[in-house]
Amino acid sequence: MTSEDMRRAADILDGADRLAVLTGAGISAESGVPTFRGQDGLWKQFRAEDLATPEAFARDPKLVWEWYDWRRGKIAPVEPNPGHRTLAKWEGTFPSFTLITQNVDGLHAAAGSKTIIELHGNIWKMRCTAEAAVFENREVPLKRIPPLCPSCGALLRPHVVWFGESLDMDVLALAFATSSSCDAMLVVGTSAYVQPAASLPLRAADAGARVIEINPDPTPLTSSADVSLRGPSGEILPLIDGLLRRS
Ligand code: BJW
Repeated sequence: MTSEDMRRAADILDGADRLAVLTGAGISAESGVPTFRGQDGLWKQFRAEDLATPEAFARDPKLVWEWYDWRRGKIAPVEPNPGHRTLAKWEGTFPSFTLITQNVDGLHAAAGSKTIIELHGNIWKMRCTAEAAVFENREVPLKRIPPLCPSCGALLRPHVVWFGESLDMDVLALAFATSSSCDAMLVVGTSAYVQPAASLPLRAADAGARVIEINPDPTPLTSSADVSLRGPSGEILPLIDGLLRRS
């Protein structure tokens, strides 16, 4: 990454009236939340098929809940980092700013972002398997595993999107519409492997938006990005903020 790349990224952002941002697990890495596919990623330690599919939950809800309880325990004490905070600040500085995240950790909200499109749900919410009612729950550790619905007694499940499940249709429609109508899309800390999230920047590029990627490593998106900034987002985002004329 050169200072010229940083300047180009800042110029793109200064020229954008409608900015969309797509984040992934990498933006929370500097807060201490494990990513999925990195060297110490969750999918190196655990099999997604055993823990993050509807079939796994049907087979062994207690095992799946124990894993989510463990992850909630890891996320609960962590703080948002300067990357999250810069994006929260930008919500107030761009004429139109939309934050789309694949993350379930709630750190964007903790940093002060108000409007967040959560593509894959939220680890601090639970959903009744019988009535589909959604409850916020921040108990760490959980008193009862698996937890039961307070209104009907049925099994609760994490309010997240597992492999093989469809994303919420309204949430997805909003993410697609935002991607098709933005002037610039900033893609931060995602391996860009998981669909349909990974298709959003390509949709934005097809519709004429400039695409900026921030990631220490190249991804399948890199060749389609106008600017690739290699490094940790907790450092790069505040640096870009310092270069913006609109800040
Ligand atoms: C830094 C950094 C720093 C590090 N700063 N950066 C073939 C068979 C079956 C299914 C499919 C198939 N082909 C496609 C599919 C569909 C499937 C899919 O995409 N699979 C691929 C893996 C191949 N998708 C789905 O199933 C989705 N549903 C769907 O498509 O419905 C229709 C359908 C149904 C049935 C069949 C087919 C289609 C649902 C996807 C749900 C994903 N769920 C998870 C778990 C969420 C809940 C939980 O957390 O427990 O979402 S999996 C996991 O991956 C999580 C993440 O949101 C998601 C994306 O990961 P992300 O954020 O990119 O993280 P990493 O770890 O991959 O990358 C981190 C990046 O950060 C790296 O690049 C680092 O370099 C970088 N980084 N430090 C900046 N400091």
